[in-house]
Amino acid sequence: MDEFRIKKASFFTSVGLNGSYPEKRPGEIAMVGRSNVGKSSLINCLCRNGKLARISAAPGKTRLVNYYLINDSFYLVDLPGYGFAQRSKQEQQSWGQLMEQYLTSGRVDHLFLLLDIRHEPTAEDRQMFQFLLYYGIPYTIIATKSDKVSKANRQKAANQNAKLVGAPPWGLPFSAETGEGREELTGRIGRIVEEKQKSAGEIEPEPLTE
Ligand SMILES: Nc1nc2c(ncn2[C@@H]2O[C@H](COP(=O)(O)OP(=O)(O)OP(=O)(O)O)[C@@H](O)[C@H]2O)c(=O)[nH]1
Ligand SMILES: [Mg+2]
Repeated sequence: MDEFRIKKASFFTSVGLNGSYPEKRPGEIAMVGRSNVGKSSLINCLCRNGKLARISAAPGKTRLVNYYLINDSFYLVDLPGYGFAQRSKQEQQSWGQLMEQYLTSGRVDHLFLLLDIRHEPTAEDRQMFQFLLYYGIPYTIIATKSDKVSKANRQKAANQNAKLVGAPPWGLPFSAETGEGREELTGRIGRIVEEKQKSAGEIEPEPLTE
């Protein structure tokens, strides 16, 4: 297979609580993690489009399950973050229900669990990891904002955070600022999607004319 590339990315739809989801496409990959950890920035970086997913220095920017259609073939999904203290009780509750509806729907094929490379995982991070283990959802641990720690410490810090969240001690250092980890993650996405499309009995996707 040729090297996988993200050639085309566009916003597809947003889904709220009790909303209806788009028809399933094999290879659905979603971003989970604390508010402000860099989920939306990661999608923009992968797609080389700073304006695709809305990002903000203030946590709590992403409120819905946002679908991005990649290469006319599969979805990357941006989820609202957890651990956002300023949210009202009611907002927290509907966030929890929305996440549960999404994560237990059986549609997600792979989760990217994002952890800030500078901070120890929180109780909520560990809970999220237990949740995805419980549901048997395949995952990749990504240590975001790697530009914020020295190069010499990056891999160690990423591995340490994976270990602290309860996973085997390996995490991928990633920076949406510098693009560190981007190529590796893109390759990983290509493999996940290819495998899922094959097992869904699909023929090779139509070649793109661009
Ligand atoms: N230095 C640095 N800053 C980053 C990086 N990724 C994201 N940020 C910054 O972190 C802040 C939050 O980024 P978002 O992508 O909006 O975070 P999010 O996880 O989508 O947040 P919610 O939507 O609130 O859950 C923004 O100010 C980004 O510019 C990175 O790799 N390096
Ligand atoms: Mg976001």
